[in-house]
Amino acid sequence: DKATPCVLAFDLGASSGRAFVGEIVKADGAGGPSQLKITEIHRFSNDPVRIGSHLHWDTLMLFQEIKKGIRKAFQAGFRPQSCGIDTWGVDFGLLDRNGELIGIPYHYRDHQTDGLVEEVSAKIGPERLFRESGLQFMPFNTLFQLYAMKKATSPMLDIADTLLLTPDLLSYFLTGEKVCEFTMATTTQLYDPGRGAWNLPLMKELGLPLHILPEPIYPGAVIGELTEDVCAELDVPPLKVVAVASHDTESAAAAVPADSDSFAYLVSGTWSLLGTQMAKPLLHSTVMEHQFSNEGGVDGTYHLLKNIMGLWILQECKRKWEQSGKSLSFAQLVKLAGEAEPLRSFIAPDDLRFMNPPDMPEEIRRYCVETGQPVPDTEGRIVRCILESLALRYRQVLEQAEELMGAHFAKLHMVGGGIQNELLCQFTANALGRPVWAGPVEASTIGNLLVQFRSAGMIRDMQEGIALVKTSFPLQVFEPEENDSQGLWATSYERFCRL
Ligand code: LFR
Repeated sequence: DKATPCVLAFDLGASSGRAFVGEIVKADGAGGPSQLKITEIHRFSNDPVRIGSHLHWDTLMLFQEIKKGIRKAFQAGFRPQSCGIDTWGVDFGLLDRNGELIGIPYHYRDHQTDGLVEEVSAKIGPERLFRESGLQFMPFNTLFQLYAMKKATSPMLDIADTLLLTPDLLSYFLTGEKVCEFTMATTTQLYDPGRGAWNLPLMKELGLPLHILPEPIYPGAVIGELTEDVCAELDVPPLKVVAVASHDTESAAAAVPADSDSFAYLVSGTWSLLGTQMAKPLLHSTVMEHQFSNEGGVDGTYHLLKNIMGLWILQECKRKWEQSGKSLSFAQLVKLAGEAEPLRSFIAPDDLRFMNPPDMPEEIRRYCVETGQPVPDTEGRIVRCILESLALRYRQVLEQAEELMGAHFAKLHMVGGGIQNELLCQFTANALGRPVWAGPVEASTIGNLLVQFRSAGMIRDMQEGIALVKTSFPLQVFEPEENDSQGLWATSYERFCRL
């Protein structure tokens, strides 16, 4: 029954965006257990735009697609109680004093921030920078983007009145309300989790404007309602816009079907985020040395996690091959990889050279030449090299996380679109020598929905939400294929660590 209570989630990733309606239904008529049902309403691709030397998001297109999603949900007969948006981290738009968008938001892979981690670290001191942000030094963090604009004496900074991170910017276009959602705030490197406040002293030292950041609000808060203009344009009734865990990674983490509060997870998509949940941030120097992040989650939790380059490397190879006239689907590529010889050559996925090179397959070959390994010379060999290297990297990062947490995790939960790549899940189980529990695929969407359900009073708390996830989305378990420490994966791991 489409008139049953439901909510609408927008989950925007770096390569595509989607809208899902979520409902809580009774499995077998009235008597059965409750289940979470998700219905895809709208899907669109998210293609960055290069203008001159800069790479931008097509922000207006994204807003347009969100409006389409809202209209389609109503047209399909759904009556959502609210909608909520989650996206990738760090990126933002600036508003002038009249509330108009200034310029075109930059894409986090824009090269304007190249070299700035080193420059800002030298100025501020890496220990302080880490202690006061708890964040891995990623060149694209909001701090470095603003600093790049400052160095370029961007007039946009001079007239900026408000900075809105991507989900907040899109919510602002819908509602006219300017907010900063907490989980996104913690991706900026401008938020000090120790003090629980924006790091204004640091911003001052870097010459950044101090008045542009709204005070954080928390997942579950109502941002506002669709403006009359939006309602009229879409011909829809008033609709609430709720702040979810608007950082996609944290929405995904909030949907992991774990058995206890202590679990390890990997959100697999364009990026791979490997992490674990904690009650408070971990800010000591070993965390900095291993370059982990403390990112804010739902209900004041923190997540110790690390950005790993992820399936981006594969996406870029696919794009490059397409350009040269060889169009292969992901399924075909994975099949070829499955047929290639195992554990032949590896890359270090997090080497910054793989962040945005002009020719990814060539970059991989060059890396193998430089490190004296057999050069992967076919699509199958390259894809195999990528997937095996990611899996080995996951082991390395999981072991570091365990060292930092003083914990041991018997299994790894994998969620997100990347788990549709079953070879990657199997390789991960093999590399870890531990089972991988894969699912759900749409974790970010589901985490987004759960926060809205709670806000609408459709569930009591997140635990009830997780229980729904467990009954509604079957998991696929991948067991390691070898069980001895002398196995090929174990010896390959040693080789990988020496790279
Ligand atoms: C994943 C993600 C990561 C963030 C990266 C860039 O989609 O949100 O958590 O570090 O994108 O913003």
